[in-house]
Amino acid sequence: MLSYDEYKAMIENKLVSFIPEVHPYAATLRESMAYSLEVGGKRLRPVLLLACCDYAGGSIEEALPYACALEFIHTYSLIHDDLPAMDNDDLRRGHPTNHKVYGEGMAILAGDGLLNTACEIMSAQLQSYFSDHDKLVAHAKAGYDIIRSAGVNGMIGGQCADVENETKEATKELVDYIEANKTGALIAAPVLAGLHIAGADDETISHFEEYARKLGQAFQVSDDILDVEGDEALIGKRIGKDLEAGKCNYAYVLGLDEAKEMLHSLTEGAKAAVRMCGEDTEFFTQLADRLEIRKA
Ligand code: GRG
Repeated sequence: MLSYDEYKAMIENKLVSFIPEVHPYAATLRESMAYSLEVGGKRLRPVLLLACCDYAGGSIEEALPYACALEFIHTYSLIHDDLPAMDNDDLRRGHPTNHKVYGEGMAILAGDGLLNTACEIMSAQLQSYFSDHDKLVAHAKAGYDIIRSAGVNGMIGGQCADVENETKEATKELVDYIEANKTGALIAAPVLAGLHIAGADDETISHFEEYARKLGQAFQVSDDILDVEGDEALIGKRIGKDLEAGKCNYAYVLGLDEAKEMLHSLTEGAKAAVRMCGEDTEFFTQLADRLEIRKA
């Protein structure tokens, strides 16, 4: 297996090349899509996809389009989340948000363009496997994992509950729903998609599913903790927004100490789940440890 930074470099080398050429009248749209893709980010989701595919013996080259499509979807969600009608943020990934640079109308279109392009990238891949039934099935599953996780029973559903969150009673049940869907779904999807592309067996998939579910939840708990006590300069966006907006998150419903305990127990649970696949899983256990202590 490669290192996190090696997978990340592979993604960053290809990412923008997946934006289609456009008519000169649509040049600003293309530029605004590229702007948000290129301003940085950890690339956690696509790295997970490549690493899972690689771990299960699949081809990184075949997995790359799905990894990039997923980063397109994640980036669209950040652009739309930053809009005045949602979180109204001026800064993302340490740079002005898309609508601050290109205006609200163009930012909405950039998000739409990224989501649609992600679907185009994945359907184009399917066309390459029409004559290979097993690969066609594996790739269709991977595309479905990704697009379903971003949908109304995944990220968009979670975002819906989050938008209404300020007006609802703060309960752990509500936070569990929001965070499992708004954030967790898009972290679990690459794990499944990478394993499906590699044709992994059911037992491996089930241990990794448990790993991904716990890792996704841990990621969100750490995001909630960072929103209270993180460093804005390192995170690259304004902190304290949830509390200011009256939104409940884990740090709010549980308190910081209990949220930290939850983060630790989820991290240990994720590591235990993936270790069920064997001792060659350090990439994934180290990633869980790294996310537990992340500052950005
Ligand atoms: C607009 C449909 C729609 C959904 C938005 C992404 C999202 C859903 C909301 C963002 C709000 C937020 C801060 C959620 C916490 C988890 C999260 C998605 C953090 C950002 O992801 P990172 O830390 O970002 O992986 P980078 O910049 O590293 O890619």
